[in-house]
Amino acid sequence: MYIFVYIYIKNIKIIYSMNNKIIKTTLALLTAVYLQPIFGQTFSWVADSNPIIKHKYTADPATMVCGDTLWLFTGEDFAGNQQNIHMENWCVFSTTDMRTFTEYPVPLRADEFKWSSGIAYASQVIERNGRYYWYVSTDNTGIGVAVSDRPEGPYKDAIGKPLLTVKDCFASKKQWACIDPTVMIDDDGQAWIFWGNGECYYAKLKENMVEIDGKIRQVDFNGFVFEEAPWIHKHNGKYYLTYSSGFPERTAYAMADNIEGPWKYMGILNELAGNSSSNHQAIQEFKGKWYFFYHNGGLKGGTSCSRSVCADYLYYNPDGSLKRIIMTSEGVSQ
Ligand code: FUB
Repeated sequence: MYIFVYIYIKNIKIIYSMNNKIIKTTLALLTAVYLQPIFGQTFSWVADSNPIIKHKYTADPATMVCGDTLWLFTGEDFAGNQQNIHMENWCVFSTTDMRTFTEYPVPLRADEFKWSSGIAYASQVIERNGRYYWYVSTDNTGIGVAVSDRPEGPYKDAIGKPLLTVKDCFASKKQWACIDPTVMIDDDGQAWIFWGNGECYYAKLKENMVEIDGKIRQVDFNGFVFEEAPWIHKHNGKYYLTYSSGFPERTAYAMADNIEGPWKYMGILNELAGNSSSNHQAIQEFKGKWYFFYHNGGLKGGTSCSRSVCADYLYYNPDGSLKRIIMTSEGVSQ
């Protein structure tokens, strides 16, 4: 409490010597950086440009729409000159207009998964029967699932053990092959999970969302290069599998008439993300528009290990193929 009072007084002194716009921005940042972690309240801001989150480093976006709200889930990168990606928690944000965003107190930390390495790699949340299931990767200890009754959490480990481990990645040699889960519930109610690094796997999920149903299979990419970050979505009856390809990573995509393939390689969707060797996307329809979320190293102090989430528009061609993403500084809020 002493430290907090000291910071408070020090900041008030700084604020008094500034003009109005700077005061507002400074107050917002101070709220986000100091008050939110201490008191756990929400924090809102207008995201008027890319990156959309500027008060912390965020990576690996995943999205979900519930009613009139878009929920955005990310990992939280450390600031500074990190040599490796190191994340220990995930974050949650909401928006109803893609302009004003609200952040909620940290809803899930990697150490919630007692069996894990404590590393917070890419993840995705999905709703079923009024509950929210958060599929997470933990670098080399597997994929876990946490559950909550509210999108903003808090979330609890749903099964107390990994849902998938590297042993399930039967064609892989890398210890970190079991990462980057993406989940979708198809129109017939069947839930599917895809994941992987180097090789891409998929399986059915049971109705309870916390058990694999049947055999694990491998996506046949017909010779094209899958690195990681699969994301599955459906539009006008066609399935789209977007993923990171090569290294440094570009986002490529494939299309299919059936979720189990065969997949047709469709080319590059997004170029190298500025100042970041990884690239991780989420694709979401919201209020009649399609959005492409990704991360780059574009924030001040940003690097491949201190990344930032951005959003730009996604457009379809008349034949259902995707137009290449145009990454912008303005983003989608105007
Ligand atoms: O953020 C950690 C890892 O980097 C993710 O799991 C990958 O998709 C890449 O973004």
